[in-house]
Amino acid sequence: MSLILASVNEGIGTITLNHDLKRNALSEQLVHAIAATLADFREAGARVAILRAQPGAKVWSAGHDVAELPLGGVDPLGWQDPLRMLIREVEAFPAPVIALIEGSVWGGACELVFACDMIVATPEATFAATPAKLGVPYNATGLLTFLNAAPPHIAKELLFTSRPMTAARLERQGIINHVVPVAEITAFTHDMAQTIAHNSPLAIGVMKEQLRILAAAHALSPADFERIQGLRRVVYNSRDYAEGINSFKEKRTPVYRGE
Ligand code: KGA
Repeated sequence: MSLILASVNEGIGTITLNHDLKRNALSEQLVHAIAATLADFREAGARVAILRAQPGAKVWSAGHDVAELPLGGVDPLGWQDPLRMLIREVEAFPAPVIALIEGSVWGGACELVFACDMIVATPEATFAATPAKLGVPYNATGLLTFLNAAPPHIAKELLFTSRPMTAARLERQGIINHVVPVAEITAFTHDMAQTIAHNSPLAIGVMKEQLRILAAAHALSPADFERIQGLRRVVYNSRDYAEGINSFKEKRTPVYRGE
């Protein structure tokens, strides 16, 4: 069975995550399938893309495939990591990407949704940022995605508690564009996509790229960047990082010692 389903109609490309068996975890294979489809959408001249799960999904995506998070002193979120690649693909896609969210969103999938250009969610949708639950040292561009989408105190609550937040709360914070009942969400999102598809694709594509560049325009000295990497290295070399990953695989609660 395909990990994703894809279609293009009247300039609107739709990608449906279709791997409920693993709760749409963002494995390397799934990420490559999305990236290839986005490339097809470009080729087909799609003017907007919708990223969604199957109607009725309980889990929109369980985030990074934990089985693919490396142990043994390797940066788990380096440049070539599938999640990092996927975020870059969404940001570089020359037309808006709308996240249509039904179900729960976890970890790196939360970042993926925040990296989309607009977010429409059902009232039942929830969002949890879980690196602290797993002991993962999140990377700098990933944290910037959170900071560009959420006010700092909300970003910190998400990241420090790992607890799911409701769509209603994120809508109040301006993080989600619209909360729409499940029966109406597909039509609502298509209507939004159609409006975008009738506007100038050149103007939109150039604004999207400008906004991306402006939002990432934080000067960082080489020394500060190396300090961030050094701090993260302490975490992924730690006993606690291995405990986080191993406890997930063994389906038990992790015991963290801060070392
Ligand atoms: N990676 C790999 N496999 C996963 C997975 C993941 N993120 N999430 C679920 N699975 C597998 C799970 O091991 C099981 O496989 C199957 O999907 C169904 O899951 O059948 P198997 O071989 O045992 P489960 O748990 O039985 O389904 P559920 O009871 O419906 O619960 C769904 C949720 C989503 C609540 C549960 O699976 C869960 O808590 N998953 C992990 C969510 C999470 O913490 N994700 C963050 C991943 O890390 C991440 O994105 C990063 C990089 N981060 O946070 O820093």
